[in-house]
Order: sequence, then C-alpha cells, then structure tokens
Amino acid sequence: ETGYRLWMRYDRIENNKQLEQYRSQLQTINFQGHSITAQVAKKEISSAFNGLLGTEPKVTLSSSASLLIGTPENSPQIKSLITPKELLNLSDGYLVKTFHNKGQQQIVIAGLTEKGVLYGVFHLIRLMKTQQSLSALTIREIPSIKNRVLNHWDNLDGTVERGYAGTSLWEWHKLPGFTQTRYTDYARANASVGINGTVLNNVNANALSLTKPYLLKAAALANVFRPYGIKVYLSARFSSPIEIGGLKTADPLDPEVKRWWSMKVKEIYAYIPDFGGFLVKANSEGQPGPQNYGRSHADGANMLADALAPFDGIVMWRAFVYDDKVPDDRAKQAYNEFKPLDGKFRANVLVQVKNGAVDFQPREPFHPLFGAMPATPLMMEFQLTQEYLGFSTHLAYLGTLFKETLAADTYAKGKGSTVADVVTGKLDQHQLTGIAGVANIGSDVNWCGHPFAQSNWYSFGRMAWNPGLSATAVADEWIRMTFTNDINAIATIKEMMMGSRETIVNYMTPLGLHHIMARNHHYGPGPWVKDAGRADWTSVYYHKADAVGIGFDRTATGSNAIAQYSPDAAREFADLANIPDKYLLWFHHVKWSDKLRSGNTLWDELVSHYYLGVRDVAKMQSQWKAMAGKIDEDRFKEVAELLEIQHEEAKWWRDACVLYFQSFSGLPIPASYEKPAHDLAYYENLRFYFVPGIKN
Ligand code: BDP
Repeated sequence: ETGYRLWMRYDRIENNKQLEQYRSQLQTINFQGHSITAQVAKKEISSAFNGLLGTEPKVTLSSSASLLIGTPENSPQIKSLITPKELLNLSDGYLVKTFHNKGQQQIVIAGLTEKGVLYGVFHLIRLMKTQQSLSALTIREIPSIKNRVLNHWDNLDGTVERGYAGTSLWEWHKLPGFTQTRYTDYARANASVGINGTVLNNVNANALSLTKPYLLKAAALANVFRPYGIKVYLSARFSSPIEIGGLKTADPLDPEVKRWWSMKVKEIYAYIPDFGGFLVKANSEGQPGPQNYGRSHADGANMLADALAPFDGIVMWRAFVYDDKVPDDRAKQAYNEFKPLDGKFRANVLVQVKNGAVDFQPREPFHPLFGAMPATPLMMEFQLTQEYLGFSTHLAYLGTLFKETLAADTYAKGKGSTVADVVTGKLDQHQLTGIAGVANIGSDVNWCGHPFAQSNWYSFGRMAWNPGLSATAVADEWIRMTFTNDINAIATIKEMMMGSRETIVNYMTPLGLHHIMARNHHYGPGPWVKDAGRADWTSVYYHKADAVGIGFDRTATGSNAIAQYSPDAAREFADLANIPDKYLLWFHHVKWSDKLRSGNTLWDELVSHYYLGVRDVAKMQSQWKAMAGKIDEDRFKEVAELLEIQHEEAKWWRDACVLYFQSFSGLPIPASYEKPAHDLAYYENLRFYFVPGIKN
C-alpha cells in the first residue's frame, strides 16, 4: 500500500453484512447523461462498485432502477421525482435521496448540472466507503463557496516552493504531448472533495508561463481536468508586459499595457475556453506590482479584471503584503494598504487574504481584514503544505486550524459574524466567493509526503464546500476512507489527529508566540535569529523577549494592531483577563513572573507547554503502535518512523526554545522536567545542508 490511492481506495467492503446490504440495494442502475462529465462520473461509479462490492449493478433504462442518476433535463424519471423547490438554487450541488415505493427502494442522485451529478456520485461513494446506511437518505448539498481552488507554488523548473512531497506534478517538458494518468487521478481526488479550480504555477511567478508554449501546456492540463469540473488558473507576473511583451512599462494605467493584457487574455481563452483567471502576488516580497508606478492594488487588479471580464474570468489579488521600509508592525500592513481600497475593486476581483496577519504560523488569530472590507469579496487562503508545521515529517491534521479560523467571530456585524460568514459571502451578500489552499502535493508516490498530510488536502476540500463541517467529522470520514472502518482504530487515530496541531503549537510556538523558526528554509527552531537584513525576517522582532518578559505588545501601548479588529473582538484581545491564553503573546508583552489563569507564572506555563508538546508526541507514538495489525504494514511503518523523527525534533524545538528564553528570564526549568540534552550554543550552531528549500 503506497498511499497513492489517497482516500479513494476501492477495496472490497470487509463488513459482510454491510456488503450484502449494499449489493441488494444497488442491483440496477439507470444513469442518464452523455457529457464528458457524465462519462467520468459513470466510470467512477463503475470502478467504485467493482472494487467496493465486487459486482457492478446492471445498467438499465427502467424507471424503477435501484439507482437513478441524472439531471431533471436528461432524465424524465428524475424530473418527476424531484420537486422544483428541491432544485431551487442548487447550482453545482446535488440531491441524494432514498424513495420507497410499493416495498421497492430506489436511490436517486440528482443535480441541476452534470457537475452536480458528479459530486453526488462521489457522495454516494463516500457513504459506502464510510459504511453508512443508504436506506433513508435525504441529502441536499450546495457548495457554500463558489471558487474552491488549490494554489500550486510550482516553479517552471520543476521545483515546488515550500513543497515537501517531491517535485512538481506538472511535467512541463512532456506537455502538451504527453499527459500522465496521474493528472486524471489528481482531478478525481479534487472533484471527490469538491475542489473546482487549480492555479498551476507559483505566486512568485515567472512571466514565461504566459507565453504560447506554456499556455499550450496549461491547456493540455485543462483538457484533462475539465470533465471533473476543474478550471485552470495561472499566477500572473505583473511585469509580464515588459518581460515577454517587449513594453517599457507595466503601469496598469498605461493604454499599451492594458491592450497587451487584453490581447494576452484573448489568446489564453483561445487555448483554454474555460480559463478561470489570474492569481496575483504584487508588491510583496520583491514581486513587481502597481505600486512600482505609484498606482494602488485596486488599479492593478482592475486592469487585469477588465481584460478578463468579457470571458467571465476572475482576478484573485493577494493581500499578503508587508514592507520593512514601513516602520510599523508587519502584522498591520495588509489592513493598512487594503482597507482604504474597500469598494474600489471591479466586480470580478476577489482579494485573497491569508488566515492570519503574519504568515501561516502554527497559530495566528484571524486576519483583521476579515470583516473589515464589506464591499469587497474576500477569499480565504490556507496553507496546506506545512511550511511552519514540520514539513511533511510531522503529523499535523490542519482541519482543526481551518475550523478555528472559519469559526472565529469578527463581530463585524455584531456577535456571530464569523470569518466563515465573510468568506461564504453571507455576511455582506457577495455572490462571488472563494477559498484557496496552498497545495501540499508533489511527485511523491503518496502525493503529500506524510500519509497524514493527505488529510489536509481532503479536509480543505470538504470545508471549502461546507465550512460548517466539524474537524472531527471530517477526520472521521477521512480515516474511514483512507485507513479503516474499525471503530477502535478510528477512535485512536482521530484522537491523534485532533490533538496533533495543538501538539505542534506546544513544542514550537505556545501561548501566541510566532515566527521563531530558522531563517529562509524555516526548518527547526531559531528564536535567536536576528540581523537577517530586515527586522521583519528575524525572530527577535516577533517574540521581543527581554529580562522583564516576552511577547509583542499589539495593544494601545504598543503597535495597536488590536485596533484593526472590530471593537468587540479588539476588547477581548486587549483584556488580559479575557484573552485566550493561546493568543496571549501575540498581543501582549507579559512579565515572566505574571500569573496566568492557570495559576502558573508565565515562565512556568511556557515551559510546561513545551514539555507537554513533546510528551504528546510520545503519546501519539504509543497510540500509533497500538494500530499494528489494524493498518497495512507499509503505511504503519512509515508513520511510525516519521513519528520517531517528530519526537526527536519536538525535543529539539523544546530544548532550543526553553534554553534560549531562559537566557532572558533567568528562571530555572523545574527539576521534575528532563534536562535539555545540550547547551544553547549547541542548538544555535546546528547547520543543515539537507533541508528542502535551503540554498546551499
Ligand atoms: C511565505 C513563504 C514564501 C511565499 C510567501 C507567499 O515563505 O515562500 O512566497 O509566503 O505567500 O510563507 O507569497
């Protein structure tokens, strides 16, 4: 078992009773529809049934087939069974319903569109893979967010920025002539969780990706993905008109530049008629942008939006901006630059905002832009690749992180104005909505490096479709589909997953600490990092440890970043009696000797979190050990070995951080705790030549 089949393993259902029941419930199938999407849905259901049941239902045109699949347009039976009310606003959603008629049971999968039908088919497969009853289904599913996209940070040279699962999936040199079956499997996996878009190339974009040869390659991929309802997007380098267009400027208000982009967009649509649009990183970390010409982000985004509008394309303009020339808290800059532009973007622009204001840290409070730009559709950007959570070595289920952010209350329109309500457009009545996940997928045989990293691809898709899903429910599904339906094993693995992200927070950045990892490659601890060329790339900038205490004062006595939140949220963060411990040092500089709510001093609390983190990795190890025999040997061994590395690295994080912070606090590590294995200098002097992303 290599892990290649992800959560789509169609092996015979082991529970015999269940198997027999499904077999008797699914004897005949009437599947209408001839589009390319209907064809792949048929193929999927046939391979799922073959694998799961060992038989295929007989194909029939009879209206009493046990499984009836189609749209009201192509199936008169469906038209007569489903009421117009049930179809109202179904968009790309679907119904899966069980009907009982004269002692006969019939299951119906209906969509308004064939894409909806495909999603419904995957839902039925999911029900079977998780061994749910099919006897009384009343499912009506509609995606809460319209554009559910992966962002690949894949470079044209085959490397993946912050990729820990091998090289890029896209074999540019063989495209467009050769398309691997893996591209189809990628599309199947995405469609199975409702992902409907993919940005092929890195946000740190190369203008060459917009030249004809690369567009033809992208078109070949789009052809593979199209049947699965997946649109292709490209990251656009803002200075492309200069680099590949021969112009002297990329000023978004220059008529020549506008014309160039219009022509380019026209060309793209000639190759990819359903092209999704552009993702843009501009004036961020050295990328060119409209500010190079004294123009705003809105000027830049709108110019591209105008070029795309005739074709229904969209712009996803990133708000990940910060600048060391601005002598203010880095966490404040996106808000400062974007909030004044609210209402100034074209209707086909989404502003794409990371979940937190700094950068995909193990934990950040929600980004203050959520709720602050009511006139602009804001898109969520999560990072599935574990740049700051142990790469593909550590076990981190991020469903809990996604959920924590989506459920956070912005108070923008009173209590209960969650981030999810902003992103789904519900709060401010936006039709155009989106969510992005920075992909953790590469050429590794199991796609994501760590077997459990697949759960982050899975849960991103599931929560993008329905942000209301709980992290536990999604973990449960994923475990059943990926590993086993054994109740005891599910309980244990779920417990491991649900605690895994908190465990990493504990041994890396507890109590609201952030950005204390090693420089550049971001592997391992580096709380001592200073003199990095710019202050906001150091660690000392963020933790501000001194003899008195530790933490970034973002209250009114400090950077006042807190004021970017709406008053009720700000009040909670500002109030030491109310702020959750998990955000404490994000917003406050706290004395080492201050008592926290636990009754412990800050120092003791900090140390205890670091030690708890390591203990909890050891606990995961023993939990996993108990899975021997319940999981196939290959994946069992792989996870066990990775957990062993994680345990060592958790100790490394703990010891390095505790010793470093102790050099400020001067306080002892309680005697009951194991002593760090080395002195601080040892950790500070470790060097790496083997880490992905390191520039040797
Ligand atoms: C940071 C990554 C960097 C990305 C950047 C971004 O370290 O590689 O280019 O985010 O999101 O987290 O643009």
